[in-house]
Amino acid sequence: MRELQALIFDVDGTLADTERDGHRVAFNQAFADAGLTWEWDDELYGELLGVTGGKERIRHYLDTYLPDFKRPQAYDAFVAGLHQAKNRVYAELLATGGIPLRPGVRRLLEEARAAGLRLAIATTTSPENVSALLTHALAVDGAAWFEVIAAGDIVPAKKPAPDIYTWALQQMKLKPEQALAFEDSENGVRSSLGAGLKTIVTTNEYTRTHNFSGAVLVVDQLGAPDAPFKIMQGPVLHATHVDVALLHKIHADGVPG
Ligand code: XBP
Ligand code: MG
Repeated sequence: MRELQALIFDVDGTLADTERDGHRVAFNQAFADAGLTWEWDDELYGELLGVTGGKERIRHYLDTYLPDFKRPQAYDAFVAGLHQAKNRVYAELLATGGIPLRPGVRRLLEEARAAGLRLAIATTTSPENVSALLTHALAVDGAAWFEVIAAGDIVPAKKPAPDIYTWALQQMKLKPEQALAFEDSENGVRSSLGAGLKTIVTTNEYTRTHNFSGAVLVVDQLGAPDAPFKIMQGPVLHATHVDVALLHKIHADGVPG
């Protein structure tokens, strides 16, 4: 059956703006705590985001920006240790409630639940980071709103590979045409499209200029009746926000003119 049954959400940049004031700050704190002088400023971090996965990002930084850095013998453990330290700081940041959900996210999740749509997550970050965000920014039982949380190293090939979305679909026993994906980045869209999912993009400061060709709709945010979205790519819509009715129309191809 081709009917829309599920929504699959990316996390970082899509559910919340976790990167600049979350992961980035936590990486820098972890570096400082380890006695390293590395500092990832806003602009550099935007470039580093081209590589998904925190451990992969640290390696990429050293390979590209600090090729002369003397790598410790236990290099894998060194990178993993820094990454774990980053995640501890990140969890503390989330616990202070400092990172809210993006506009319209709570509204859409609540509407989707009420409409009986199944919810899932497909992200590069770890299950622990996802749970912490959902617990602190959505609800105490926020993680339980999602039937499947496909996260982190559960598949070896991270986005832009399609594997994480394919894994989520397999767990839900769904075909790609029975779900929609929500993403914020080019790597994310390549991943969801690669898995065969129609994809809606909400852009952010880091991803505004990315190439989203193939996405069915690109907006600056999910929006609200009194705070409408801006359409950056896609059909002309007589709508102010992404709601369940619009999702059904998008899914059925018959996007309203
Ligand atoms: C975004 C990422 C992640 C985060 C950091 O993932 O690429 O690497 O920047 O998280 P997505 P980790 O948009 O798919 O949620 O350090 O845990 O990888
Ligand atoms: Mg993202």
